[in-house]
Amino acid sequence: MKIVVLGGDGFCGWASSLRLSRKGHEVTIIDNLSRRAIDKKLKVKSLTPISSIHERIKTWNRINKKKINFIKIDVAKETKKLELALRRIKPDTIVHFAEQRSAPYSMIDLEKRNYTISNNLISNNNILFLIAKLNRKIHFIHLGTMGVYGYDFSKYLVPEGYYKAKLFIKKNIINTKILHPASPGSIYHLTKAQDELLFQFYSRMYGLNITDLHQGVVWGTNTEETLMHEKLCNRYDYDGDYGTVLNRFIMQASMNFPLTVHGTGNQVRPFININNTADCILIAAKNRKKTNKVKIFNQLTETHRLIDLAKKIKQITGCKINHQKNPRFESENNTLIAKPMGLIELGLKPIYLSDDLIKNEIEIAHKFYRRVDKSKIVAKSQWKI
Ligand code: NAD
Ligand code: USQ
Repeated sequence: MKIVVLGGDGFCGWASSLRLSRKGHEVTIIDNLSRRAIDKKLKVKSLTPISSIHERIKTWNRINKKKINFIKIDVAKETKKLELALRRIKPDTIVHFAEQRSAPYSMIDLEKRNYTISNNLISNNNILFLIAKLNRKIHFIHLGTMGVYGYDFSKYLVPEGYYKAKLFIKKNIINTKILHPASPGSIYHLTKAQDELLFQFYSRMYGLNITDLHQGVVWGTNTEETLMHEKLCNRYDYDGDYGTVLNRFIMQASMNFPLTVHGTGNQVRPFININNTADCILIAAKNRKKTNKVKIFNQLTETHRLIDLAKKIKQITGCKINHQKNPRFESENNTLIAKPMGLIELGLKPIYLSDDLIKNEIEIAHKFYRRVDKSKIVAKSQWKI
């Protein structure tokens, strides 16, 4: 298959691009390298040293039969360039990772809120419009988030996107199917909920073939493919804006920094390992059969209470746990009942968090702990205005 990976220079996109390429697909990465630019502005670096996109691609193409191409395009702004690229490549599938993906970053100030909204929504509208214009058979796979469901009221198993519903209108009852009510917890998560409406619109109006993967928090660093050469190493975000909780705890433990638990730590969140992210993209790409509505899969493998994760890591490393005043507005004692369903049916083999995997990740983090800027560890972005 010819596959365009938007945002293929990022954490999930790089690992997934290599997996798709290794499995024989013709991959073109499109990325505007905005994450690397944001790192510079925030004065942070990936914990792991990452090569430039050109070095990455050169290295992969040297050691693999299938070559990856790279084109620098801003998907939200350079519509003409994107159209020309899509006309030339004629992809069967477009996988879309190219969004501003940090909740804390999206809450820093009004400028970052607006950037997140415009970058994420306009990029989706551009791609969907171009697919409708150029070739409606293209399978569009979008990386969404479990966070669209919110974490306030999950007493029952979270469905994959839709609820069967009865609408009570005066004395009439209408049996229908509706999108799970959105309850986003940040401007970033809000854009993912708004993406869902764009997908419903383009699917209904133009019959587009859309899969939305509602992914949980991704942890881990490398995959079989990124381990093939040091220049293929994946990024590892540890800072207070882009670092996600489990990788942050692991990095903190590796250098004996007390684990930064927000509030009580009784928050429950969905998790998935980066290797399983790449697996899911491959599975979604293979299953391009069109249905008459947007396909939604919950892309997680397990859920954990944060304090349990912190205690597990403490048990392994002897590190300290530091409960910090929560910089976010969020429930600190939620329930979350969620599991992967459709993706398991399609063959996903879950990788579960184990002591051995944690130890392995701690080793990786420890190798690079000298690269850490301690002043960037604690999350500073506040939800309060
Ligand atoms: P990332 O920031 O590492 O990668 C995103 C990539 O997209 C970057 O390389 C960036 O330069 C590029 N990009 C952003 N805007 C662009 C634009 N307008 N044009 C072209 N390129 C652009 O993020 P990630 O962790 O790899 O996340 C990828 C996707 O997966 C995001 O949509 C995110 O919401 C989703 N997701 C991530 C996680 C996670 O834990 N990392 C969890 C759930 C969902
Ligand atoms: N948290 C801590 N300590 C930390 C960092 C975070 O206790 O040092 C807490 C947060 O307060 C929150 C939870 O951990 O309760 C998760 O935070 P996170 O930063 O790991 O994840 P989140 O902000 O939800 O965002 C990440 C990705 C995003 C993706 C989302 C999936 O950055 O792109 O969409 O995970 S989900 O959580 O399902 O919404």
